[in-house]
Amino acid sequence: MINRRDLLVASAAGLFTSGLVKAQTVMAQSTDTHDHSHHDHANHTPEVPAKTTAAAAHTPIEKAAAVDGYRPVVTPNGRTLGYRMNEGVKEFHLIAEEVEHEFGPGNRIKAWGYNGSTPGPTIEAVEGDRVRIYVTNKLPEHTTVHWHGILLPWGMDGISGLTQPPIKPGETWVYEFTLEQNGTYMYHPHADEMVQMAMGMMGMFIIHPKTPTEPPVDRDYAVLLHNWAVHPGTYRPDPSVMTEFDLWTMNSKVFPFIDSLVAQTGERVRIRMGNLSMWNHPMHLHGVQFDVTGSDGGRWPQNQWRKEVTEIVGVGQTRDIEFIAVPGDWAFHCHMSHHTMNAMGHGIPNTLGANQKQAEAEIRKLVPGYMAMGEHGMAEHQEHVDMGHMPGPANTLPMMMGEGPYGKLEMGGMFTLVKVRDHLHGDPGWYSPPEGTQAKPVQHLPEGLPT
Ligand SMILES: [Cu+2]
Repeated sequence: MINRRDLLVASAAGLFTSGLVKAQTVMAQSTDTHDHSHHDHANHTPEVPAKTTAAAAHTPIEKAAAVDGYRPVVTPNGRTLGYRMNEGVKEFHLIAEEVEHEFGPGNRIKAWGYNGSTPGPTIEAVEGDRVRIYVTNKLPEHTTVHWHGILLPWGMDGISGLTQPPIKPGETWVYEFTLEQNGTYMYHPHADEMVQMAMGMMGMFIIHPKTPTEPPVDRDYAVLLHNWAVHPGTYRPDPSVMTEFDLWTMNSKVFPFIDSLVAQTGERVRIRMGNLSMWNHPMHLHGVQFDVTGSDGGRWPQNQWRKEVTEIVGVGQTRDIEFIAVPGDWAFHCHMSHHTMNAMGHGIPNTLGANQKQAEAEIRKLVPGYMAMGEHGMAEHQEHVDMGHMPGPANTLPMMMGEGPYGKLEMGGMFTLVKVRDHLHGDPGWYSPPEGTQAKPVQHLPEGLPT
């Protein structure tokens, strides 16, 4: 990432390590993304004023109608895989292949996934079902599919070299087993795993209980957490990265391009989360104490539910949370603050607390728009990016994006909104709080307050 301009800056400033220069190169962002995020979002609706942008512009996800005694899950930004019945067996077809993927307008990559997407479509079935899953390999290398957490005969476990030879390019294999449990599961390759998972190969596998459990849920969402090393300006994930990821995603999208999860006041909402990334994610929901109600162990007995506001979804784990929806536009995000950012630099010398004005002015002569951290907040950085003052690498999203009714959100990555309204009609837009229920500035500080 270090180019001649950076080296000039480094020598001119005479103060900074190449680490900082590199970081700043990454932090400076493409002007191109601005326009897309404001005007081209697929779900943009004309009712939303131009000023309130992407995060507000989500068409509400339709409530799934109950079928066969269960209410299907909704996979935000994704879909559920279709099946056909063949003499009592549910038949599915997964196609492992390269896919064009967009984290958000302005950042497209060549990923690997299933049936045209990463994550692959959600597989959904009912406890007791016999499933037959055909897997066609259209990748340039061999693969398998492992059914993560699902109880099945050893030979159906999908471990290349252990339970089967790998599925070679061009081959189709078939897996068949009976679902003996219910809960939230996942699928992913167990062949060249490091590469194939880094490229986006994964999906959710939801098994509903044969006998519906109480209380019923009105909305059931499935969210798969992942991380990506897509270095700024590049188009292919880097599978060798262990810790320094650039993008943190829910269903392979970043805020503000992750669909909002909508609900009506008083509805019981379940969010099923799976994690096939390389980090644990403390997932935090505002506005309610949710119950942690299940996992790959199924929906737990109610006396095992526990109240939380943050639940860690460990690598390889799934967690279900449930809550009764209360009105608002509630933040739902990972609490690792770097996981609510898009591509950024690391190894930046910590200059917080130092007066950086002089250095900033010097560097600005060579890098227009250079900004020191900790002096302006990230929103000002975002404004400069939006105005095109901070050009950066192509095919790279700004570090933080999204605009709310009161300004920039200073968020990216693994962040979305749970939008709850008393009545849902079309796009919920932004929440208007009842009179007297919102923080406000004061003109005169009351005297005598203890400090
Ligand atoms: Cu996280």
